[in-house]
Amino acid sequence: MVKRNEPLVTHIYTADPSAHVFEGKLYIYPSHDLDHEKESNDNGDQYDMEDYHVLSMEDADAPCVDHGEALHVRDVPWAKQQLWAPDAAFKNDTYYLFFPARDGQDVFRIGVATSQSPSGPFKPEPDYIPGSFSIDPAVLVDDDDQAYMYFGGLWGGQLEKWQTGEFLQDADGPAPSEPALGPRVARLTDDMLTFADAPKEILILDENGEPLLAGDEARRYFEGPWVHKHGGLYYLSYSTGSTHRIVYATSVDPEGPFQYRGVILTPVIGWTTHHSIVRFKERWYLFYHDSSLSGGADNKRCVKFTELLYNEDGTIRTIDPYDN
Ligand code: FUB
Repeated sequence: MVKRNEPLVTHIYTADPSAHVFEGKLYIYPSHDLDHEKESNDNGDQYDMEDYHVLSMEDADAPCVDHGEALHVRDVPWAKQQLWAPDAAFKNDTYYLFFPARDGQDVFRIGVATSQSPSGPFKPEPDYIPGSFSIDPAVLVDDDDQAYMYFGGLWGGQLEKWQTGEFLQDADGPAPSEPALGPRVARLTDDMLTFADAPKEILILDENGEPLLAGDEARRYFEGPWVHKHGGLYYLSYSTGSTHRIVYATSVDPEGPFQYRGVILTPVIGWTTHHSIVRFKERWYLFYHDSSLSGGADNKRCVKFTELLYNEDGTIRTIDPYDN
């Protein structure tokens, strides 16, 4: 087990790590938390990030390199503020950075920027992806080269406001006894710049084949989706938000339905928890964040990683981030 529970970098605050193997190295695409004081609220106003830095590591025990600013909100024509959790993908000999931000109407949308290098700088498209909304894009390029974007987050991420397909400012989430809201999935067009079809809601089922309920806060979807493949199954993992866990569900179909399977990561220091899972040199790793570097400030987080292990039956062993 290498580098467990240590911040990857300490000269800046980082969060929401999306890890990929590009050009034989580990590349990490985190949010860049700013060292400023903001009022904390359920709207997420304290997460007032302005740019992205790309990190990389030659190996799991090598130093982590900060490649500097890869994209700034001032260079994104449609975006007003709050660059939240990004992801990256490689296709068409091009690196794509997918990122959420609030537009001029304060509505979260998802944009894309491109580069010839995994470390950027990235050039943003002039407008957000048509039909995109909410936060936390995660892109899987499947073995047949079809790319899927998974996205969506409750509360500050505004997913509740899109239940009718239109943005309704005052919409609340479902009652506790009703099915929970699921993340959305959309196939991307071959050029990776638009949705091939309208986003669909992903169903997450319990052990009886019933949808998880909105009141089931220990298991229901909140934000931060990530999909990886292992043993012929698609693993959808996500944050439960108010109960601060990373959990997972599996399916034979990238668009679901998924069945709930268990807990990957127990709560970390700080309110948010956000992760990614990547295979690198025959081992699996969980990248995550906590607020330990700032002594617990919710909006000043640090990215860490640890090895992730499967059981024989394909279930994932639960990780306690402070069990060294
Ligand atoms: O970093 C801002 C937001 O906090 C992310 O988009 C969420 O997933 C949560 O980590």
